[in-house]
Amino acid sequence: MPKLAEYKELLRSYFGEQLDDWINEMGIRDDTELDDFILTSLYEKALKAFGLDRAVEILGEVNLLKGTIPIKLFVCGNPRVGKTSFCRRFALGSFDKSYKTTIGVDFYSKHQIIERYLVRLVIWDLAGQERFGLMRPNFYKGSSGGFVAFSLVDDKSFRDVPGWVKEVRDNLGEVPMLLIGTKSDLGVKISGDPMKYVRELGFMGYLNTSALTGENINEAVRRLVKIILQKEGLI
Ligand SMILES: Nc1nc2c(ncn2[C@@H]2O[C@H](COP(=O)(O)OP(=O)(O)OP(=O)(O)O)[C@@H](O)[C@H]2O)c(=O)[nH]1
Ligand SMILES: [Mg+2]
Repeated sequence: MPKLAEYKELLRSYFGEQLDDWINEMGIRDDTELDDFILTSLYEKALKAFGLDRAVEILGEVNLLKGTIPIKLFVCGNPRVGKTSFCRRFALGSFDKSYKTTIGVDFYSKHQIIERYLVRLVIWDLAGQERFGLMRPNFYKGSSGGFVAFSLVDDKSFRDVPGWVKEVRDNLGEVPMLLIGTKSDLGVKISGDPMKYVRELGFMGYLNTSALTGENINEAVRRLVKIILQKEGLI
C-alpha cells in the first residue's frame, strides 16, 4: 500500500498549504499507509478545493487513483425491514426512528474510494410494499448487484427472502447479491439460519447490520463493490 511520504511533495504541488491542514486534521504521518479511508478523505478535500472533474484528474495524475467507475446497486426486501434506513446511514450518516414508507423508489448516491478506484455509487432503494410490485422490474435495470434485506426481528421478512431472490433473478439474471439482516441492535428473533440461504440461494455472503448503530453498513457496501470489481477483472 502507498505511504504518505512517497506522495507528499507531489500532492503539495497541487494542494499547497491545504495539504498540511489535511495531514494535521487526519493525524497521519509520513509512514502512514494511504488506505481507502484516507484516500476517500483526500478525495473529499480535493473535491472541495478543485471541483469534481479536477479532483479526479489530480488524484489520477499523482497515481493514487486507478480509475473511476459508476456502479448502480439495489436494495430490496419486505416493507419496514429498514432498506431506506440502510441507505440513509450509508449515504448521509444519519438515522431516523420514524417510519415513512418509500413510494416506488428512492436514490442515494455517494462517492467512495474502494481498492483505489473512485466508485460513483448509486443505491436504488426499492419500495417493499406489494402495491409497488408492478413497477419494481424497471428499477432493477442496470444494477451490477445488490442487497436483499430482511429484519432480524421479523420472521416473515426472513421467510420471504427466496421470493425476493426470484424477483431479482427474473429481472437481472445472475448478479452478485449480499444477504443482510437488519436491526441487529434489537436482537435476533428469526427462526432460521441466514447461512442456509447463502448456501442455497447463491448469495455472496451474509452480514448482520444495524442502521441505528451503523454496524456493518459501510462494510456491506464495500464487500459487494469489491466482489463487483473482481468480477469486472479490475482487482
Ligand atoms: N432499532 C432499529 N430500527 C430500525 C433499523 N433500521 C430501520 N429501523 C426502523 O424500522 C422502520 C422501518 O424502516 P425503513 O428504513 O423505513 O424500512 P423500509 O424497508 O425502507 O420500508 P419500505 O419503504 O416500506 O419498504 C423505521 O421506523 C426505522 O426507524 C435499525 O437498524 N434498528
Ligand atoms: Mg423504504
